[in-house]
Formats: sequence, structure tokens, C-alpha cells
Amino acid sequence: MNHAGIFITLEGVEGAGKSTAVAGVAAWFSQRGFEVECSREPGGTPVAESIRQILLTPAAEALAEPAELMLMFAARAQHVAHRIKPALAAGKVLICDRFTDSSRAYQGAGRGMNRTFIETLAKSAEQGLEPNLTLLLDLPVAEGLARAAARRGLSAHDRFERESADFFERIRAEFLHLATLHPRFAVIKAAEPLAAVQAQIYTVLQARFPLIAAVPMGAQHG
Ligand code: Z5A
Repeated sequence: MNHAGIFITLEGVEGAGKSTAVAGVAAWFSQRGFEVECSREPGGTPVAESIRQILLTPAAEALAEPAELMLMFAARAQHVAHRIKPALAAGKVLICDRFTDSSRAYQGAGRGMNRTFIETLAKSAEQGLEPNLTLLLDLPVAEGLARAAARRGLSAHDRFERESADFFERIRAEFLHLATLHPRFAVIKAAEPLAAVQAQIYTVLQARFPLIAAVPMGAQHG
């Protein structure tokens, strides 16, 4: 399983506030003396970040759906082997903006790719790794897209941002379905104001990691 460290993933539709929430989770653990690394998918190592460029940048040659799926898992295999597992083996907290649940939601529910094939790829890339906690930041698709558009301003859409609202509705529904299947999930109401979202996340962290919550702030974890 997860060695000495703690592996936390954040999931949700575009603009749900995952990147914003990562900082709050990192602060909660580092204030209690843990060494924390924050990462993202696709990406997180030099090779995986190169694959991210292919995956997100619109190009004249359309990416075939199986190619998109396998590139997601190629990036993940690099990330798991060269970043996530070493960090966990060193006893760190590794917080990741998206992981395999995004492939289940985007490539599985969004694109309609074969679920059995996705699980086969997951088994190969993850090598037995599973998140200790997955925070699902859930909010209506229209709100997430509006937030992402406001943040993007005049810059160009990436490959995923060009998809329809229906595509993102299927993804939101799949994330909520996955949350009913796996106890590692906690669903956060992400449409609330930022302070209320942070408060929900801290409540989940206290409930899931009571021994760590009891550590005095500023203590050294050793
Ligand atoms: N993808 C995939 O298909 N399969 C996979 O296996 C994986 C990924 C791993 C990565 O894009 C794309 O890859 C992603 C899925 C696909 N595409 N989509 N869609 P990315 O990393 O560039 O984008 P993202 O993961 O979707 O994240 P994002 O757009 O950056 O959203 P976010 O991180 O969830 O949100 P944020 O940046 O924290 O917040 C967005 C804005 O809202 C920002 O201005 C915040 O200040 C604001 N915000 C945040 N919280 C609040 C609250 N509570 N109230 C008001 N405003 C807020």
C-alpha cells in the first residue's frame, strides 16, 4: 500500500477549486511538522510534464481517444515511479491535483472509453498505490466553467476546455458515483465561498487523521 507517507488526491470538474484547495491541505500538514510535496496530473516529473503539453495543447493533428487515454497513463506511470512512491517512502505527504479518478471520469464517462481497459492501465501504472484520501470538490458544471473562464481571461482554451457542457456533466456524475463506491472519498461542497470550502476540508482532515490533528501546531514530525 502506501509505505510511510500519506497520499491525498483532489478531484473535480474544471474550475472546482482544486489548485486553491491544495495549498490549504499542504498548510494543514506542514503546520503539524510534516514534509509536504504538491504535484499535479497529468505531470509532476519532467517526462510527465512533457506528456502534459501534448495532452493539453490543441494541435492540427487531433489526438485519437485511445492515444489520449494511454498518454494519461504513461504520464501517471512516470509520476508514480519517479515522484509519488519515493516521496511516500520518505514519509512525506504527497498532495496531487487529479489522479486516476480523473481518467475514470474524463476518459471513461466523458469519452466513453472501455472501463476494463482503464482499470488494466491503472493497475499497471499505479503498482498497488491508492490514495489515503480523495477530496472531491463538487460544484455545478456551469459555475466551474464560469470560474475557469474568468481566470483564463483572453488566453486560449486548452483541449479539454473546448468540450461541451454535456461532457462535463457526465464527468461530474461519474465523480459523484465513484464517491459512493470508495470510502477514501470525501465530497466537498465547492460552490460555497472559499472560507467555507476550506472549513469543510479542515473538518474532513481532522476526522480522517485524528492523531495528526492532535499534534500541536509547529511540532516536528519525526
Ligand atoms: N485530465 C484527464 O482528462 N484525465 C486524467 O487522467 C487527468 C486529467 C489526470 C488538466 O487540466 C486536464 O486534464 C483537465 C482534465 C484532464 N481538464 N479539464 N477540464 P488543468 O490541470 O489545466 O485544469 P484543471 O485540473 O481542470 O484545473 P483548473 O481549471 O485549474 O481548476 P481548479 O484547479 O479546480 O480550480 P482553481 O484554479 O483552484 O480555481 C479556479 C478559479 O476559481 C480561480 O480563479 C480561483 O480563485 C476561483 N475559486 C476557487 N475556489 C473558489 C470559491 N470557493 N469561490 C469562488 N471562486 C473560487
